[in-house]
Amino acid sequence: MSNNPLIITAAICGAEVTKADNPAVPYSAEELALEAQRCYEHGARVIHLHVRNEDGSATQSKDVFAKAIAAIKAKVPDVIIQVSTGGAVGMTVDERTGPLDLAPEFCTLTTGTCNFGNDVFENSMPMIQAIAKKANAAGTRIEVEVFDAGFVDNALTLVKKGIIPEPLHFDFVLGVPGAMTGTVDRLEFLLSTIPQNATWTVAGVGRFEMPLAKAAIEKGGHVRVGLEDNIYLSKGVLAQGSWELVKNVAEMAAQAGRPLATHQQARQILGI
Ligand code: KMH
Ligand code: ZN
Repeated sequence: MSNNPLIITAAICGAEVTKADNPAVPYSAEELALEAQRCYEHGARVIHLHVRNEDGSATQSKDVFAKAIAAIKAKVPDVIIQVSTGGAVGMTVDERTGPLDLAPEFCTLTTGTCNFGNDVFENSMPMIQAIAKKANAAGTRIEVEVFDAGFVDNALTLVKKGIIPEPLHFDFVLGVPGAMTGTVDRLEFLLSTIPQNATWTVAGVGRFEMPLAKAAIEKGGHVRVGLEDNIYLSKGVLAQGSWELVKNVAEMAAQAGRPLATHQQARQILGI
């Protein structure tokens, strides 16, 4: 059992899940900030951020991000905000990279294409490189999003080309219908493919969320949970918010003897 500090990321909003799925999904800057505050209070140190238009549709507008980030920082100045560059399926690179104009401290970068339910989440090599270059120019730390095994290989290729800086930090997003499933053996395989100096987080989708969180706590990795990935606290019971899922993980960590990272430790571990 590892006792290095655990970083919990809260994926509070996403681009796909709606208030019709779970009324606790935040849309407005004020709702996002309140949810971020609750997650921070329960132990999350990173907020994985998507934003919405007033009607709840997904947007990557720089201005909408700026408003949400200001509202979150006003309530929780120390939290690390990780902006999404994945956005929603079908968005162009220009749209997706809107929040990088704000020079955020942290962002995602998906390094491959996969099925995403009935859609395709497209990330060709030119698209990945364009997003990475914009993140580098903004001085933004990259988290590599891995939905399937080849995404690790693509990230390593981009390291060799000098396009993604090392050390790498991975987020294994497992259990998306159409991509890699969320069993612990899949996680173990992925861990066998990443460089020794890399750090990693796991985000299990749907019913895979808590079993993968438990595995990550035991294996010395980090954990992402939240309504973006899973709307249920337990079978058939909606989570009251992402904070309730964060609380669950914090309790699992306490039982396993893993301390939670402070915001300073989280920045140090992530190289921010
Ligand atoms: N909404 C998904 C299609 C990210 O945030 O970087 C992509 C996504 C990944 O959520
Ligand atoms: Zn996301």
